[in-house]
Parts: sequence; C-alpha cells; structure tokens
Amino acid sequence: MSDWWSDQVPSFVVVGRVNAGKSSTLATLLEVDDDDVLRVSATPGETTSVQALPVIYDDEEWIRFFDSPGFQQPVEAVKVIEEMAGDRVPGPDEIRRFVEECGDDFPDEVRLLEPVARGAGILYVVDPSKPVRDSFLAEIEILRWSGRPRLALLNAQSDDTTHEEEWRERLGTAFNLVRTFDAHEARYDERRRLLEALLQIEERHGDRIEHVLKAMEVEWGQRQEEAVEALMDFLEDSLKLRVTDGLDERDLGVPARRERKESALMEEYYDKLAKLESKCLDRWLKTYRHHLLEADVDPVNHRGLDLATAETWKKWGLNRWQLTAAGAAAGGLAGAAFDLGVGVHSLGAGTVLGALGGGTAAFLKGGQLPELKVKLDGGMKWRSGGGRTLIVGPPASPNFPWVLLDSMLVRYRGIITRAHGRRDAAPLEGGDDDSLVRQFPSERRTLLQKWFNSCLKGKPDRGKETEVYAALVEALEEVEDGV
Ligand SMILES: Nc1nc2c(ncn2[C@@H]2O[C@H](COP(=O)(O)OP(=O)(O)OP(=O)(O)O)[C@@H](O)[C@H]2O)c(=O)[nH]1
Ligand SMILES: [Mg+2]
Repeated sequence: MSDWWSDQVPSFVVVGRVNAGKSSTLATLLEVDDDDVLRVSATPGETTSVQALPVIYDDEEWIRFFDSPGFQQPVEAVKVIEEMAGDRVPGPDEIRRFVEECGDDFPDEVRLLEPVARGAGILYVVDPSKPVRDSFLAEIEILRWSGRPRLALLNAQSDDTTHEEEWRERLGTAFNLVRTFDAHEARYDERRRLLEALLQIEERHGDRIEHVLKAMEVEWGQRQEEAVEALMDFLEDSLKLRVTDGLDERDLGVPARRERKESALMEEYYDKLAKLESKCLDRWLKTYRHHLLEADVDPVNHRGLDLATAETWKKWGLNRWQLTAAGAAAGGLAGAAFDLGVGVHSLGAGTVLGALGGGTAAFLKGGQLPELKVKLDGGMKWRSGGGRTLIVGPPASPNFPWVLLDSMLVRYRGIITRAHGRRDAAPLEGGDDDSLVRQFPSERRTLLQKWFNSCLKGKPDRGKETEVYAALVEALEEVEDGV
C-alpha cells in the first residue's frame, strides 16, 4: 500500500452508509461488472477495505477513485472528533488526528477517512428512500469538517423517494453539489455528467478530469464504430447465408428422403443464422464491456431472434406500405411490382419456393418456422452424374432483412441501457419493444433496401457501404438518444 496515494492524480473516495450503493455507483461509473474487481452485494458490509480504482487511458492514470467500507459508527466518531477540537469547531486537523489515533476503535471510519485526510475529494452516496436519521447527520458533519471538495449523490434503491427533499435540504448546506445518480439505470450521459460535476468541485485538477471526459467521448465514438461494423458484418453474412446439400437420384425419387434432407438443411440454416446473431451480440457485449449479459440465442428453444412466432413478424420490420415504398424505390417500379407480388421471386428465376415437399416447415419441436427459399441448382436440367444440389436460403418474406435489423437494434438498446453496477446475470432478450426501423426516414429505408437486395443476391454492393455505414451510425445514435 506504499503507493496507494499520489498527489499528482486527482482522487475521490466514495463514502456513505453500509449498503448505500457505494460500490454499485463506482461500478456503473467506471463500467466494472465484474465482482472480482469490484464487489457489489446485498449483504451489508461487503466492502471491507479501501480499494483504489484507477482510471487509465493510454497507460496513464488520470483519476483515482477509492471504494470504501462505509460508516459504521458515525455518531460515536463525531463525539471523539468534537472532544479533540475542544471549544473550537472541528476541522481538517481533527480529521487527520482521528485517522492517526483512532484506528483501533473506528476501523471503518479511519479507513474511509484516510484518503480524505490526504486530500481526496468526496462522493457521498445516500439512499433518498431512507429518512435522514441522526447517524446520517453525523456522517454529513464529519465530511463537512474535512473541508475537502464534496459531492452528494442521491442513489435511490427503490422508487420511493419520499425523503428526497429532506435530504437535499440537509445536504445542500454541507456539500458543494448535490446530484442524483441511479447506479442501476445510469447510462453514458449520466456518467459523463457525474464526471463533469467532479470537475466543478475539484478545479485544482481540472485539466486531468477534462482529459478523461475527452477520452471517454473519443472512446464512445470508437465503440459506436465497432458496433456498426459488427452489425454490417452480421447483416451481410445473414442475408447471404445459404446452406446446401447434394441430392442423388434416390433422394429425388423418394419424397420422404428428400424431405428429410430438406428438414436437415433448414435446421442447419437456422443454426447458422443463430451463430451469426450470437457473434454480433458477443462483439457488442465486448465493445461495451459487459460480461454478465448473455447473448441468449438458441433457435430450438425460440430464444434470441424468434422467427418462428407470428408476433416477431408483426412487431418488427417495416409495415406493408413502407415495404412497398422501399422495394419500389430500391428496384425501380417493375422490380417493385415483381417483389411485391411474391417476395420469393427476388432471388431470380429458378427459385422454387417449397417445391420440394410441403410439410417441412414445422420441424423444431413443432414450432412453425417461416418458409425458407428452397431451390435446386441447374434449373430443370439434370446435372451430369445425375446429382442435384439442394439450396436452402433465407425466409421468403421480403421483410426478413428488416426484422433482422430491428431485432438487433432492440438488443443494442438492451446493451447500452444496462448499468454495469447491476449484478444479476441477465439474458439479452429481444423484448417487447416496438419496431425501430419503422421510424427510419424513407431515404434511409430505400438505401438499406438496395443494399439488402445486393446482399440477398450474394453480391453485396461495396459502393454503397460508406453510405450504409453512415446510415447505421445514425440508427444506433437514435437508439441511444431515444431511451
Ligand atoms: N434497485 C437498486 N438497487 C441498488 C442500487 N444501488 C445499489 N443497489 C443494491 O444495493 C445493494 C448494496 O449495493 P453495494 O453497491 O454493494 O453497496 P455498498 O454501499 O458498496 O455496500 P457495502 O460495501 O457493503 O458497504 C446491492 O444489492 C445493490 O444491487 C440502485 O440504484 N437501485
Ligand atoms: Mg461496497
């Protein structure tokens, strides 16, 4: 612990009552969802020592936070400190003396006040659903005596904020600033605002805090870029996805054999699609530093993008009118009419939807899956050697790309709204959220439709990628702003 303190690095210690949400606040602010790094728990007294959490960018530590065990005997501590001051009002000198002399009787108070005595700023976390009792007033008093820059954070652990005004009144005179910070809900903007508040109370190290704010902004931009890249890869790979198998003459002659092969291919198709989905979600989770959220994707159990339910097709994707408009604008009128009549033809001549067998759509635990495009290679002619190739492709609905995109945007929202201070291991579900693509401006829908069409044909239009990239950046930004 010899280098636990540095005069060069602005430091802030998070203090408050046991179980007030101190560790959760830091975990959310610093994006730590790992209990091995920062322990968060419903068991009071979980944090037992002061723990340094450095904020590092480019191998340099810019700010240091300390998590602390929290006050245990503030009322008694007040008495001891007042005695030390005698007739005077206690101040920083008495706090320093208390830290030096009272470690045996007040281990927790001394631990948390140690950085304060050295010059750390204070983040005082309180739960405004609790009434302001004497013991809290004692904590406030001690922190005021320290003379250090101090920010009070109201972190409500329930919807009940009956005592918020009372808290604000008490804190207002003793703290430089009072802010709310919900450790379970705060997102990027709130995290930024908290750092900006630190800048306000601790001007001495303003340049270093500003550097962190700037670095955070740059990093956020980079994450968004990574996220769009992953999304584009996913869309392209999914729309291009086809699975194939060889059919010999017997397969062609015996319907049951053909159907078996077709079923197996369909299963393989959905399996591969699910893997692409997981890959994108895992990339996002990594980008946004989440370890507890899981990309829970499993087509057999209808998890993740559940194409098997009519509900999915109803709530996501474009509405019929928008689909018509996008198709028309993307393909010219003739193409649109063609696409509209039956989406299946967009793959070109030779596509024979469901021509092989009919009952193969329902094969996963009786789940009704959307019809996939099924075709045989080589038109109607036999290939030399007698074999044919069975090709199973994307769902026939022209809304497929839009449903895919919607399902991903909804889960993107799930990721960026998840606070790192939460410790429940949650699956990343599609949720009941409404369509986001339906809110897109029509030019964006047209542009994406064109690009989707090229991907569906297996020839992604590279010339459109820059525009598509920009359009998807906008889409993700809207997801971020809209929640
Ligand atoms: N609903 C809700 N629960 C919260 C919030 N903040 C903290 N909690 C919960 O409150 C409990 C205590 O949170 P911690 O962050 O461990 O509290 P602490 O102040 O560090 O506790 P000790 O280290 O034991 O003093 C945990 O179960 C948290 O999940 C919040 O904003 N909302
Ligand atoms: Mg703690």
